[in-house]
Amino acid sequence: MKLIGTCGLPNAGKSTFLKAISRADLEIGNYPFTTKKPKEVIAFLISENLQKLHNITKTPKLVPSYLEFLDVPGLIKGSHKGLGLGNEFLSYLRSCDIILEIVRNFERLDVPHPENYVDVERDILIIEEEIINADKRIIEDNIKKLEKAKKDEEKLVLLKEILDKIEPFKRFEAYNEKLREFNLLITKKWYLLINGNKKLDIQKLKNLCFHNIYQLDCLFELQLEEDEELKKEIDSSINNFLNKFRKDIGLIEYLTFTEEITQSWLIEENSNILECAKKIHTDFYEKFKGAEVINIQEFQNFKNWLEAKNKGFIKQVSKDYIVNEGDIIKIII
Ligand SMILES: Nc1nc2c(ncn2[C@@H]2O[C@H](COP(=O)(O)OP(=O)(O)OP(=O)(O)O)[C@@H](O)[C@H]2O)c(=O)[nH]1
Ligand SMILES: [Mg+2]
Repeated sequence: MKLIGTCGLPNAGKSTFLKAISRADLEIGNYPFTTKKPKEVIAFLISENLQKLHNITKTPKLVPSYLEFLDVPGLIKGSHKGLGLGNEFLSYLRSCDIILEIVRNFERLDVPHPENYVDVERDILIIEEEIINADKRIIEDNIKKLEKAKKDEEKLVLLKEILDKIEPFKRFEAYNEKLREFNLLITKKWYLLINGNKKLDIQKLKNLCFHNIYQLDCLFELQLEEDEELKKEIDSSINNFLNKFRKDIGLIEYLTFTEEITQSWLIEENSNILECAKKIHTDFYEKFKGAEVINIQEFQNFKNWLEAKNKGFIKQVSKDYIVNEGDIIKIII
């Protein structure tokens, strides 16, 4: 499963965001470095397709899919040189596959800003410079090591290429596979979450390095999550955000059901059904003989599996079948 790391200045609202999406027990404070240690949290997604399937199966249990996030301590100017929580913070981020940068866009006198006032563009640039400088150091160190050891010529060439082209907001995702062991932040996929609803022209943030930009008022969303009465009156934006975000990071949803459980799963786009089987149970992977598949868009026209099957709508597929968004699968072993 892809791990998503949150990254931003202290007091940007990272823990507030994660608490709103997960209800996890995270510490939130109006002082910098409230979060001192990284903590993994899980955010469940209720999807329309899962609900559609459950309307048909009516099983006693409904199990949603989830995304895994890492709450990472705040980063400040000079972190790459060890200031604040420094390099330790950066190493937590390196363990993540995807980075969600969170930037503060709310005014609050009781919440100090590490740079004194709110300025989204400036904050994004501060983070960017830290990231670039930290990666630069890793690249330079490893170039020296590889030159000395006289090995891994290909990696050496790639590292030199990056060093030559490195600049703010330039990403090197195509190098991610080959340079995986160095865990460079600039080879990862970056997304931006603007926290708060102060007026802002997001147009000028679009050509930076983010695959997508989202806007949420995280404190409001958290208050909504914690107030059952209010939640009945106002729609939360969290579920929409999570569903959009998981699609943006290249995950598709497939579904399964038994007599007891209707369940949603996430997997990377273009995965085959054998990989889906492995996620469900290793037995399904090892003893895989084939699978039956129907998409929820078709299945919603039937009362049950048998009816769909008798009318010839269930496909028999082999291990190479590439799973689509909304496929309901039954593995045969
Ligand atoms: N008005 C407003 N306040 C917010 C919002 N999000 C967070 N806050 C407040 O900002 C303060 C900092 O929030 P945290 O979630 O602890 O920030 P953080 O980014 O995790 O900070 P560190 O752990 O110190 O890096 C808290 O007092 C929150 O209540 C928001 O969207 N609007
Ligand atoms: Mg925090």
